[in-house]
Amino acid sequence: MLLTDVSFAGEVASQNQGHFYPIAGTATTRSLDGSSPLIQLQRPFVYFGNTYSILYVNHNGHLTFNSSYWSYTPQRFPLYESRDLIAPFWTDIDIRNTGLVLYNQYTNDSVLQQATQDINSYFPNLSFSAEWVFVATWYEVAYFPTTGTKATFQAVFISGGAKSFILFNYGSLAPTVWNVQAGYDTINSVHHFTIPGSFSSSATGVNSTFTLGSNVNVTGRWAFRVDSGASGCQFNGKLFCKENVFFFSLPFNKGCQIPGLKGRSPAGFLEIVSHLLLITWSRYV
Ligand SMILES: [Ca+2]
Repeated sequence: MLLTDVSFAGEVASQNQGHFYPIAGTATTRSLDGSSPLIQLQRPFVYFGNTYSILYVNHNGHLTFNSSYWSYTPQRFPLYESRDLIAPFWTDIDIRNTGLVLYNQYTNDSVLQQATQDINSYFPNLSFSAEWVFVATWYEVAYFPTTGTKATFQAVFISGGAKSFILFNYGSLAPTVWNVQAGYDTINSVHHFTIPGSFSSSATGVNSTFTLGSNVNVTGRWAFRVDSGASGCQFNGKLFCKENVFFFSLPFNKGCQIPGLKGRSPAGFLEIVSHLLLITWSRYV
């Protein structure tokens, strides 16, 4: 296998990663905290009201639009900064010796059919049709400092014009003592989301909540609508609350949590409804 700046032909055979989009494309240059070159997008991508035509895949587990971003120190969302940031797995990754960061975009491929089917399944009643898919894969990447550990995860950007979505796919994530932030943030943090387990010991390892959880009933996959059409707590395409809540998902225990109740056990749906009613009621008194 060539190691740097190669067009990586074909898919990497991998174990138990059936929910991944093709692990293929152009590999970035090996470096400690580097990024892809500027990637010109073949279709514009709408991200919470901003339309972008360029993108960077940053080695330390995140993607940014207007400029690359080197930061290897994850920070908790919301950041309230002037940067749109998509972070499938923000931590200190080191591909100087092992692992690959790959990216590819598709405009007329079976990948579009897959994306169309997936989005219509998770977000029904939108009659969505994918026109462009961008896939960034961190394939068996190591944590700093090149410990030989392996973590595999993916960010999939899907555009159908005005509507846009992001999927995160998680495979095997070697345990690490480093913190991990998974989710997305926006300029001034008007919208943000943190996958439960971020900044905890359950982010990685065999019990990773990223790999074992889901907000669309596909183990290891998290799906978000990221145009301005919807935000907040979503489950199976339904919007439960527009507040800055996050979705909590563990096997047999799914629901939304309300700010201020983060120390409590995950809410069941009856509890969610009661909290929503409480919030709604409190606004009118
Ligand atoms: Ca790094």
